[in-house]
Amino acid sequence: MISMLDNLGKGLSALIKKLVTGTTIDKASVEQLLKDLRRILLQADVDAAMADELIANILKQCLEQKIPAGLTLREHVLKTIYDELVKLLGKAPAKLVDKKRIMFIGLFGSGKTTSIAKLARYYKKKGKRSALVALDYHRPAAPQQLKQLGDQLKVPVHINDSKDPYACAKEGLEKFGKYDIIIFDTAGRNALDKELADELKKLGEIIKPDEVLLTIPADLGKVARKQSEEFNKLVGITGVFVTKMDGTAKAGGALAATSVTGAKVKFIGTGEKLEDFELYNPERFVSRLLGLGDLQTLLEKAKETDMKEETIEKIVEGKFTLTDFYEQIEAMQKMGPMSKVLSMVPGAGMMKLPKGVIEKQEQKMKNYKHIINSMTKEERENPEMINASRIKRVAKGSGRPESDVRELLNQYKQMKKLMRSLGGQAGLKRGAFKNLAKQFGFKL
Ligand SMILES: Nc1nc2c(ncn2[C@@H]2O[C@H](COP(=O)(O)OP(=O)(O)OP(=O)(O)O)[C@@H](O)[C@H]2O)c(=O)[nH]1
Ligand SMILES: [Mg+2]
Repeated sequence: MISMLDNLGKGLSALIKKLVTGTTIDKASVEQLLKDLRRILLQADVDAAMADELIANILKQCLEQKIPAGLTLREHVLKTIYDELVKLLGKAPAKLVDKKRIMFIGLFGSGKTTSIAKLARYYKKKGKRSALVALDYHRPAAPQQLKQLGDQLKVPVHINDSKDPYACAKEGLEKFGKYDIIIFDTAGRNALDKELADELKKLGEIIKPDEVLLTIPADLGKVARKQSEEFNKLVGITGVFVTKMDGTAKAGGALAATSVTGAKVKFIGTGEKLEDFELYNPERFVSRLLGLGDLQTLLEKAKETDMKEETIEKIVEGKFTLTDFYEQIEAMQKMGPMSKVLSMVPGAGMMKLPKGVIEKQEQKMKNYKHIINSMTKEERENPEMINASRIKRVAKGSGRPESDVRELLNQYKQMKKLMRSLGGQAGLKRGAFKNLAKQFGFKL
């Protein structure tokens, strides 16, 4: 079955293309773009009410909030779309779930048994001892399937010979009490009928799981919402395992499941093999969903603009102090290695830098921080007062030679001059960072 969700990735990437290549954007264009986004979400089988809520949030934020310095409106809209999607899907990559009893639930063929083996393999690599309990006595071959996977992983599997899932759950709890993790494989059905509902409810009461993972195939369409809601009522879902993400960028089902249950995506299955497993990572997941490769770059750029508005104002007014200088160095360091940072600066990729230059500059920045740290607050705010005797003291305090302190003060002075001369010019806010790089000897 080719789901309508097929359109999600394609549609979104067309929309993003619009965002990236369009020229000017005003309120009307934002609204138009969000109209497009709504259409894409609906085509992707996302529930209409949910799509509307998402759109309303994005619109509100795009129009009401100030665009962060350094981002264009287009980038701001894109970032906001990302943030809203992450709000639904979950933020942090799943930590190693230190849960003792994990129960997998999901419909027939959704990937429960395979995903259980993937998780057990993951735990094993982390040095955790896990054991599996076969509770699917609906499909005759199911316990044997789990057993085979367990054998492959050298992880014990408990099966009840009289095919009684309730007895089996109790036995498993007893038998594997000393293990770090016990994973329970429940039966699936074509639909969540009364029989399955009763079974899961009863099993939930026996197992008292610490974690209930719902497996949702990435291409599950509109039904995902209703299904997740029903499963959630029965046993209370704590996380979503999105399966079959390979070869598709669909995720409408996952969106619906997380939105309706509040449980977040924790794991991703990307193939039939046991190593085809990922911890959920919002950046990777959403960029896949949006069909956007360089989302990472954009997010880093957004972080880059974390520089305080206040600092920017000061720079523009020429009231730039060493405290601000320090903040800029910190902001740059937060962005990662300088080589990576520079690769984001237009044109910088073309630069031919002699070997070791970047490393040297990075070390210099570190030293500058030590030096500034050895100054008094007064000195940082009024660097002009730093005379020869103060230089001596600061050098001693920071463990750097006096020449380094002088060099820093010199850099600062030049930078201040440069910034003052550029002050008020359009583009300074975006260029401040670039200027800093330039000031440190990079010809951009
Ligand atoms: N391509 C791909 N196939 C997967 C993935 N996860 C599971 N499968 C396949 O999906 C099919 C069903 O997987 P199972 O793990 O048996 O699903 P289940 O939910 O346990 O099914 P029942 O026990 O019948 O309810 C198998 O052929 C798996 O190989 C995945 O991430 N990607
Ligand atoms: Mg199974």
